[in-house]
Amino acid sequence: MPALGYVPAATANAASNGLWSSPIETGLVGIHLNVFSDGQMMYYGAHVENSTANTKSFSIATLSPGQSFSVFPEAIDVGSFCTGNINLPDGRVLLTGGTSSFPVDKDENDDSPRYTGANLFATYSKGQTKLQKMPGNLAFSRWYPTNVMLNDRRVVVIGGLDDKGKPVAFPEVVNTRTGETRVLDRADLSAAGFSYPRSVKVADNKLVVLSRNEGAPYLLTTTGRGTVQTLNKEADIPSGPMASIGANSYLVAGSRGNRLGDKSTRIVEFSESRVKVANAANMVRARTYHELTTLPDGSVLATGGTDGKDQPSHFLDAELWVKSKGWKTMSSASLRRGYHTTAALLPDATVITMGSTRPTQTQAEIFYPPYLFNSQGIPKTRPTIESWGRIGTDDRAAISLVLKDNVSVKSVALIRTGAVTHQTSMGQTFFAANFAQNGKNITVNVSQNTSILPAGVYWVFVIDQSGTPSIATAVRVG
Ligand SMILES: [Cu+2]
Repeated sequence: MPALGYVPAATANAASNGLWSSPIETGLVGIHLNVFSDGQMMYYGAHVENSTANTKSFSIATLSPGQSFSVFPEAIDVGSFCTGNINLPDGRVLLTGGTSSFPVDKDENDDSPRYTGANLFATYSKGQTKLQKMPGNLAFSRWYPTNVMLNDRRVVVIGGLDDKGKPVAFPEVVNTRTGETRVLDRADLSAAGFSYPRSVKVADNKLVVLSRNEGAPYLLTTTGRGTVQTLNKEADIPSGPMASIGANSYLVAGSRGNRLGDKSTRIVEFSESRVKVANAANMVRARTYHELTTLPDGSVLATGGTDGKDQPSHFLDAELWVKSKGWKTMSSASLRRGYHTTAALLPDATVITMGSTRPTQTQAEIFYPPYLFNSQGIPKTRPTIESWGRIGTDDRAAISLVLKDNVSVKSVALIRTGAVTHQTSMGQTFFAANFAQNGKNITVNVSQNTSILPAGVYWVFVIDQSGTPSIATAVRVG
């Protein structure tokens, strides 16, 4: 794949519609995609030869900017479909759950459970060729779980189907260093549905979990044995994927999963007392199975998806949402990406897409957003971060950046490195930082609020007055 920072020269309309790369072979279907601070990716999902997914198989693959892919088979008895994946503050990826059985050609009269979960509890560290199993197991097998950061060593795992194919009612809190788990057996979340429940941390030990249907949001407390309470029932939230656009604020657009496409767009603000929903202008296309990715300037890219009909139309054109302008059609990719598609930001402010409707697509594509081009389609000069440091010893201390040139800075964003699957971006956080500029020196304030800025590895992007982002520098927030 192209090296970090590479931008192709383009035609004039790249400045308005962006540009797609040609397909890039990645060796494996990227149904789960995790990006490390330097842009290296670890992904997994299925081999082409196992596209029926009947066989338990788990291979992981890695790809770095400027290099080619590597594939590593795993000797574990778990199907690699449909785990929960999240990036941890220490740089590891945490994998939870997965597939135990997924019979494709099942006899109609066979009433044994069709899909069942696995209890994989493992991590992956950059540079390794295999997963590291945690000392313990998950308390429940989980097929399609969501992982949410609680603090720098604890993650809550929510939802999924168990080893009998039944929805798991109770979340569990896992310790990512010791492997211990604690079941929240007073927090029955069955009403939220099993499939990657959309969940947002709103305060210490408190999360809002949205139900799969357009039902009430729930407040989950993760201390002790847990509690669940219903929040404002009237909140009208579309079923679609969410993109972080500010402090506990998300753009929700379109449908998610096995539904007809939808154009509905809302801005949803989460708090522990209520969920506030504001209407926003519709998407251009009525999409489902698409991915939303937040860009460094706070805009949101929608890629792929279908109309959700029996004979689905796949959408090759992307759309870009800008708060002041709404959605606008972008240029078209060349590959179809429906169900089992992923998309993630890279530290050079481009977006990579992987996966497909059927798990056979091993080629990725990169989208170069309009902010990288001038009106002639020539790549713009970008602001450059030459060095950085912390003002103090605390890992939430302010950050000092030194720019290469004295360019006027419009905004500074912290974006958590991405871990995505099934229209779900776990741990995603966009934080528009307060900053002060003195010539080439920028001082960036870091929030002390672990709900607005959860522990993690973040990319710091500097955006100049013309909207062009730098290549990011990576910092750890504890
Ligand atoms: Cu799936």
